[in-house]
Amino acid sequence: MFNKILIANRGEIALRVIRACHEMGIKTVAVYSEADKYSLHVKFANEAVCIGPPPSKDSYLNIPRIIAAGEITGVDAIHPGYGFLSESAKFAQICADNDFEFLGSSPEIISSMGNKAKAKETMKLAGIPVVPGGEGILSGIQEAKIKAKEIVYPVMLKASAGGGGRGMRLVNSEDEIENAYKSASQEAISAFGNGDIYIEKFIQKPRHIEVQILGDMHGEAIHLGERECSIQRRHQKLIEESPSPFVDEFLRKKIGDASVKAAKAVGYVGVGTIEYLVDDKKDFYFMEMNTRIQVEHPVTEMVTGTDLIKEQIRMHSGLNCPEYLQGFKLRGHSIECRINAEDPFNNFIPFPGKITSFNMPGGKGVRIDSHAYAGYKIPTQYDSMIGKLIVHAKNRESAIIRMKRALEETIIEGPKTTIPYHSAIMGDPSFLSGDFDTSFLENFNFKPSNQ
Ligand code: MV4
Repeated sequence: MFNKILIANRGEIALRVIRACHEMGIKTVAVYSEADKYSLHVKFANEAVCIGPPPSKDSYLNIPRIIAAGEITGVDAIHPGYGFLSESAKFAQICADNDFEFLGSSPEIISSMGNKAKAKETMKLAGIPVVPGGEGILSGIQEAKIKAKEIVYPVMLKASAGGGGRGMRLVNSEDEIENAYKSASQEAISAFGNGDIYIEKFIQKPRHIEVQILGDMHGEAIHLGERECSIQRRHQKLIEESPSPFVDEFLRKKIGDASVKAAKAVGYVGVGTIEYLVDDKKDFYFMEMNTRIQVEHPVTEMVTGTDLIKEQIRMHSGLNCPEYLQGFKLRGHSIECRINAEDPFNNFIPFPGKITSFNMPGGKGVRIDSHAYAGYKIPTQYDSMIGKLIVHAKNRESAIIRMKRALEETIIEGPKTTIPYHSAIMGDPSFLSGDFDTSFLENFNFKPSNQ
């Protein structure tokens, strides 16, 4: 087992990893930028090293500084959290070259899953359902037209280097395809430096459902059920839950078995997520594999009774997939609301600044994962998430009631936050019925419940 771990991240996830390490008797090293000097991850780690000025590229993305911090403090592993360097094949390789265990994926898996067209081909070969359409990169507009006719419109053009919806275009008919191809490719070149495009059938009003997987170094892999992540705004998840109200036992077994197969096909080690599009007929299609711990991992922890960070660390230290999780039983229902310092009344513009008053909810079944506190100054340089409010209850209905209650108890003064928006969603009839898809927030008419 590891003696000391460096956390190459900030905010709530850095704190989350520190908590797991300390409970396991593992010492921790925080790294921080000049903007995060007063952050809780710096306070609670056993040691902390300043790695540079506020901009991410000079600090949390500064590989030489992070490696140097690991060498000075004598760590044996590096946890990248999510975002930043968590899916950098280059960083994973440099960690390995310097004899640090990278608590993420191997450079090979990161590269092959980062290439979306290649990831899709790999999964298709492994027998995982993928969205119908030609696999592989298109040679140009002519091939796009030919393929689109075969697939039948509407189709999607997607950037192979893409993600987060960038370089993605819906095409309804042949007269749109030339412009769509050019603009998708151009957008992909500016965003990722790679304009490769592939094509597939457009799935109408899909759900975003993902499966948590865990793999060991001995070829074993298990899944821990699904998360419903369809409540998104501009490809940013806002609310996640487990189990999905749309997934029955039959689908859970099919999508779970497919995910284990996917994990084994690539020899996956540690925690990962397979994302799917699920249509109204409950057919599911592989979308992406995320080779990191995810923001929304707590909802899975609550319903499976596990600690995914601890399991991740155990897998990387060579232990076997835990027996108690094989054939796990789901216990109750969990929902997570992301609390962002953004103004939901004004197009969700970020709202950095000082938190003057801060009261977090508590009581049975309430969990807060946050690095914020009264007096904390939210820096302008990073993402606007200041915490996650997670509830657990015996069923979905009780979990929603508990979330409403917890949101009412939450007081954050200073910045505007997404809290009133969450409260309004908790009262929405489609949300309550569980009958929603990825278009939910496009149609959601935000009327604050207390004004
Ligand atoms: C799709 C799709 C419909 N059909 N692919 C958006 C982000 C990217 N990772 C994949 N995305 C989509 N791919 C086909 N063939 C619809 C979306 C999509 C979406 C997916 C998941 C969650 C929210 C979404 C919002 C809009 C579009």
